[in-house]
Amino acid sequence: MSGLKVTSWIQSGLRPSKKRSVLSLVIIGLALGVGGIVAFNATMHATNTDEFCVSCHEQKDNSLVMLEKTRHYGNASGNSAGCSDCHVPHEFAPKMIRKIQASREVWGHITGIIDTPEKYAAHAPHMKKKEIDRIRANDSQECRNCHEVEQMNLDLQSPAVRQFHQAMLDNGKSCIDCHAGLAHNPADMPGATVASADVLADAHGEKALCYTCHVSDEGPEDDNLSHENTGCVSCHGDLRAVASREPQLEVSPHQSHFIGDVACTTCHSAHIKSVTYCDACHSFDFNMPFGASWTRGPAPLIADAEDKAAQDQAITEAPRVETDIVVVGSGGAGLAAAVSARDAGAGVILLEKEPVPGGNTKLAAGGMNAAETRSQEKLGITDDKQTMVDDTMKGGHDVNDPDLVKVLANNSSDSIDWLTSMGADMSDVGRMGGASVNRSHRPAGGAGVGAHVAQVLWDNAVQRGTDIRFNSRVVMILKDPSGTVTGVLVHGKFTGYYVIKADAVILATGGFSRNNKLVAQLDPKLAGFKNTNQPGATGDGLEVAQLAGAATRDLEYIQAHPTYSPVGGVLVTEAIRGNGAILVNRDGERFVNEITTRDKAAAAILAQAGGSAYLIFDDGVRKSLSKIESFIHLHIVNEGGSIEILANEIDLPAANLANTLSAYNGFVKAGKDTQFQRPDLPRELSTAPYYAIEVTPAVHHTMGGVLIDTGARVKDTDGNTIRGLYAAGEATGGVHGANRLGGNAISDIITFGRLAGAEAAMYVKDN
Ligand code: FAD
Ligand code: MEZ
Repeated sequence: MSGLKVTSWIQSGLRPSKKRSVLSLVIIGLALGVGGIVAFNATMHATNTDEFCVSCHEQKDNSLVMLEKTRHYGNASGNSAGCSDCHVPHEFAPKMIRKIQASREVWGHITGIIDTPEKYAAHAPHMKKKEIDRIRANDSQECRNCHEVEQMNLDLQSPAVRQFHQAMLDNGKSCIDCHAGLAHNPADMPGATVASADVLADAHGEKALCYTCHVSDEGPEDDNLSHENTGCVSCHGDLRAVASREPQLEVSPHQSHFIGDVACTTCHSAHIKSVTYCDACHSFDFNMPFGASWTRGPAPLIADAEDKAAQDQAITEAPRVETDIVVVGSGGAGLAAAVSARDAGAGVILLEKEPVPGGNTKLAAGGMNAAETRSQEKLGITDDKQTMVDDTMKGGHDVNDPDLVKVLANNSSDSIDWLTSMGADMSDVGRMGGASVNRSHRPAGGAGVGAHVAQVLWDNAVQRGTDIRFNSRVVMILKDPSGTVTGVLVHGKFTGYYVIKADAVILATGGFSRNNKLVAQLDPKLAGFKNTNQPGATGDGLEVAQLAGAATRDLEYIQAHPTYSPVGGVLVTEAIRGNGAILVNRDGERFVNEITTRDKAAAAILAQAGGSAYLIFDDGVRKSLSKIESFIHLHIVNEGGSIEILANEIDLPAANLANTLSAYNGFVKAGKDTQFQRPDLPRELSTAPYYAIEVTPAVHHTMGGVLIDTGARVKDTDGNTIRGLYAAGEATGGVHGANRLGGNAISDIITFGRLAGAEAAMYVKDN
């Protein structure tokens, strides 16, 4: 019987009490298997000196098969623990088994770092309940007997992690301060699985030395904090691993519409208490773990004189790096541009000022418009590109550039195919306001389109070797005296200002809905409005372009999305209305065609008492659109088993609401809404439970931006092309005119993003 079998017995979870015969065999096997100790002799072992043990068991090289390497790890490595610390010589084999048995009781209480049978086996001798207090009182000296940092054997092999642990010990922290595995009650020592803000900021920061996290005490080496994050992940696992350990939380901050590999340091810094990046958008009425909110306004491109001097200095220095194309912004337009430029053979550096990728794109909910697609055909929807052009021009009040609209519509089904060829699912098709037919594409079941599309683009950009840099804000486009673009000036959050030399630059910096100062300057009635956007949507890309001489258009057209939840601080997707929900006011009455264009729907809501309305739907609508689950998860949906119960819950006159629904269901049956001429009546609202979400308009999309032509080339104020400068997505103007149709932005960023990438790559090749 070998030590291996002892371990597999532990692993198998057999209960020794029920398996006495197996146990007997194990004991006999142990006795028989002990190398040269065939005649097991209690008297001999009773001598009880470690020297004596070692004379037979050769612990230093673990030569005895019975002696599991892990269990004797500390001793074998020359630490101070002696054989007799664990082994009772008089009853060698039986006592060992009993020790393991006793420790198994404790196993149920263990979480955190000791999470595999092997590690359990390694700790077994120390894990008896009665020993825990002694270990704690001993300031973890006993842990350190085995786990001298230089010889850590807990899969924590990276130098950074070892340094970190060494510094923690040097600063008076003990093992059990962080590792739940040794704590009696995991609830009062959450340790490595779910750490509180205090543990993160305090234990990792104040008590550690710079080099425990950073390459040197100079601080981070790059703006992605690659080294620092490798350290976090090697102890805690990546985002997905951490998320998988927190199902007990009401809302897991690690499971969201994050795309890509969101760095731990986005929320957790050792220098300040952790903040929840999500709180930058959401306003939950329950406590998010880590509490403190992320608040940040638009920052000026040049903060002060010192900053200006640092910029000037960086420009005079040699470029830190060179590439063919710099893409600015990691939303859908930027990622699509990066993928298509890489496919055309260009080298690409993609810069993102935020610590997370995806921009507003990752938030997009309802769908991506496209005409004449395979998905439409499969669902029997008849559509054509010209109708998409007509709808878009009409929705934009004919302010749009018709040539750009043609590019949008004519390439829309190709864009869907392009995404599908890279792994996207765009098989569900729904209706958005202002569209003549169902043409808004999204994943099966009605899941949010943006996080999915952004993840697919992210994966493909990474696979193609794109150099992606976070916390890297482009503050200037550099040009030579002839006006040709030569690169960008970047402000790396941790590495300071530096120049990237590039032959072409693609601006994909998104819109500026988050910048209420600028929004209010351009449209004063939107002053003080909430918005639906991510924190980086401040419009500094626009400013950068203007500084480089770019012309702009349509900046005054700013869209309010009609249905934003003031409770959750999130956009409530138009797709719910598209799938059948109605809007009612505080009298429980409809007041608008729910799928009219956004400007009209938003104005109608603002005209109601209280400036808000209720979105009302039934379980049929809920089942038709899986995106609704995320709103339920965020606690912004009221639910009632009947219309009356729902009405009472949200304080609406129940009889009115019942009458409204009954009249609406009549219109659905008749196929005609004689009250508000809603053109699409997908389903009756008659399946309990019923749901309501309070909604009010919020700033959502900025239609104006940089002036481009049909090749995504940026024009200057004299109408000339700025050589080497391209732009795509919400940073540009002209595609949507005075009012964007729901679903047209994702279509815009994919089509113009990939166009910009291909055009820029061609320009680089030709020059
Ligand atoms: P973004 O995705 O916003 O990306 C721009 C990126 O550039 C950002 O990450 C930003 O931080 C970065 N950046 C900015 N300045 C700099 C700088 N100086 N240096 C470096 N980086 C910089 N549209 C639809 O068609 N269908 C929908 O269902 C839909 N739902 C939406 C839901 C929500 C909640 C929101 C907010 C928008 C929605 N939209 C939808 C609109 C659509 O998502 C956006 O218009 C579109 O995603 C913009 O893509 P983009 O790539 O141009 O910009
Ligand atoms: O295009 C949009 O902005 C959109 C469809 C948003 C939404 O309501 O889901």
